[in-house]
Amino acid sequence: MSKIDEVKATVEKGKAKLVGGLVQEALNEGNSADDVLQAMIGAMGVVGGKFSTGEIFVPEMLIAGKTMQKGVEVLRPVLAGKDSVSLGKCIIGTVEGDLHDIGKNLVALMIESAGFEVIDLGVDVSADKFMEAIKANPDVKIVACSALLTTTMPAMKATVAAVKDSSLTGFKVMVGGAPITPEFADEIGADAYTPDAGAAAVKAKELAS
Ligand code: B1M
Repeated sequence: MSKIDEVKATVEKGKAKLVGGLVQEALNEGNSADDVLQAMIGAMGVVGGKFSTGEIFVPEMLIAGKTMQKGVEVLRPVLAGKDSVSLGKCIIGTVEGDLHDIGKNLVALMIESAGFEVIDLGVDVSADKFMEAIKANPDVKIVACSALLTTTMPAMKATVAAVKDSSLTGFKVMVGGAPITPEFADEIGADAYTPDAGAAAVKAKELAS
């Protein structure tokens, strides 16, 4: 089994204590950080599939999530080849009712690496909390909302509506997350949709320039 396959299997099994060492070994063998990351994202897909079929339950899903986060910590310095130019502030959060933050954290990491100062509001962020953060940071350039549940897509819609219907200006709103589509982003009036963290960083730079 290749080191990358070992990383993937370790995330799937939720072996949090082993993952850091294996990720480092995979990097030492010359694998790119992106390939290791994609393997871990693939593992979470397998975990999600097993949850859907009732093979595993929430605790196992939670442990796999924690394992992936530990793996990402080892990749962080490699992924964050920080751009020294300051492109301004980005406020990011997972919308109200949604506790998923692994993808949101990756988006935050990549946007920070692209040269933004990231203000991470965390998970379960209400439209009001997004508004308060924007008011407290009137120079914000990007507001980024993540959602992982179909049931929290309405909260994303409410957040974008609150922000867009306010008198606050000077920033663009980006959305993303597994259930979000370009059509949904258009429908709710977001300025941009991107499918993954890398694309989000590229789009944020484009929107802020
Ligand atoms: Co949950 N969960 N979960 N979960 N979970 C999913 C999302 C699910 C698809 C699993 C399944 O059924 N197959 C399903 C949602 C079904 C649906 O809505 N249609 C689901 C469910 C049902 C639930 C609960 C309701 C389960 C329950 O309690 N019965 C519950 C909800 C809790 C809540 O939020 N209120 C729940 C809970 C959890 C845990 C807490 C146990 C844990 C989260 C831990 C954590 O985040 N700290 C968890 C996990 C781990 C998952 C899966 C297995 C993995 C998610 C993940 O981290 N993926 C997930 C199944 C899956 O995704 N296949 C699942 C890896 C991550 C890198 O990908 O977050 O998609 P992702 O991010 C991507 C892109 O989406 C994008 O970039 C990232 C890649 O570069 N992206 C953006 C994300 N945000 C973006 C923002 C952008 C741009 C791109 O611009 C702003």
